[in-house]
Amino acid sequence: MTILYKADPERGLIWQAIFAERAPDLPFLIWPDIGDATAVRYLVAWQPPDNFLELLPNLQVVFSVGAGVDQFDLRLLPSHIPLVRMIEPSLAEGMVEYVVLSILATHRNLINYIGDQRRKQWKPIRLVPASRRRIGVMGLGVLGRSALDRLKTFGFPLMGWSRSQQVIEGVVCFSGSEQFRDFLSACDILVCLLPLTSETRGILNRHTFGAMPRGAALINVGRGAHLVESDLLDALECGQISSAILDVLSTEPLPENHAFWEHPGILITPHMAGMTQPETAAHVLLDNIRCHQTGEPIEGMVDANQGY
Ligand code: NDP
Ligand code: OXD
Repeated sequence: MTILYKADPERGLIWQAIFAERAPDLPFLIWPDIGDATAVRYLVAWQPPDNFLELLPNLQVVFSVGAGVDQFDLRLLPSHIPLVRMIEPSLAEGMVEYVVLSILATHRNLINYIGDQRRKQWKPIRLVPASRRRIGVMGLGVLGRSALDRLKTFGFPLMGWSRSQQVIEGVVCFSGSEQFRDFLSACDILVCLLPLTSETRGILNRHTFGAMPRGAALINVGRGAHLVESDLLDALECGQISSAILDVLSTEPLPENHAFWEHPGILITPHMAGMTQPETAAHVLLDNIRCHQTGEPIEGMVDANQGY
């Protein structure tokens, strides 16, 4: 019974060492070494291999190395093979850092000051107190909640939006399409921490921007395909959106000739907001495999109907 890992090979060695120490009964192979393909029971992947269902005939569970699972085609996964997303503390902590960093950078106009420095301009912008800067988070899952929890310390009015109604102390929670516009109208800074599904693809579009207060800002840490890029450029051009921090892009790496690179209102980072850390994630994976072996519930099971 083996585990096949297909993601960053350097970090794979750390996963492998932890498994060798904690679970010598579970050989941990790193792609492209698949050993005896019929022995592979668990696939741990960022991008799954092509035709992996044929390649690994005795596969029992697929684990995503990341929190997102949009890289898997859920329609092709047979119902007896569950897909499990990554829930691990270091990934969440990295995301919290990034969201706090981006919100503070936006709140304190850092993108303007970077441009001013390049132009040798000394132009202080009047400070808006945190108590008057409303933050809205789309997606109140593991990562959205963690970010909101930390944001409470700054005194921003906090809003959240999810598919089902949630209750979070200190956060005004909205849900579903019926409450989407009410949520948006209260967001001076909007953070997207949604999973990419058929319902959320393209959700950051001209209608969404138009429903936000004029001059609001965007932070996208979900997936690039949440954003309609031309709508963002139009919204920046007319001032409906004042700035955007984008960690995820529809094409990664961002193509060399893309308009976002040079846009004065956009800050790009290379999909690094939260990263699964093998030192913590390997233990989560092993615990989940043990649960699977003993018939206990696995944490992070994806609902194929919802797509996340
Ligand atoms: P979760 O599954 O824990 O949470 C998803 C949240 O989104 C839930 O609150 C859910 O609502 C909500 N949601 C889903 N569909 C809809 C919808 N149609 N309308 C409204 N709300 C919806 O996910 P995580 O918090 O773990 O991760 C979120 C995403 O963050 C990942 O899928 C990935 O795309 C992205 N990510 C990005 C990283 C980066 O480095 N940039 C790193 C890690 C993740 P409900 O509560 O009702 O179920
Ligand atoms: C993830 C990511 O989904 O890093 O974990 O994007």
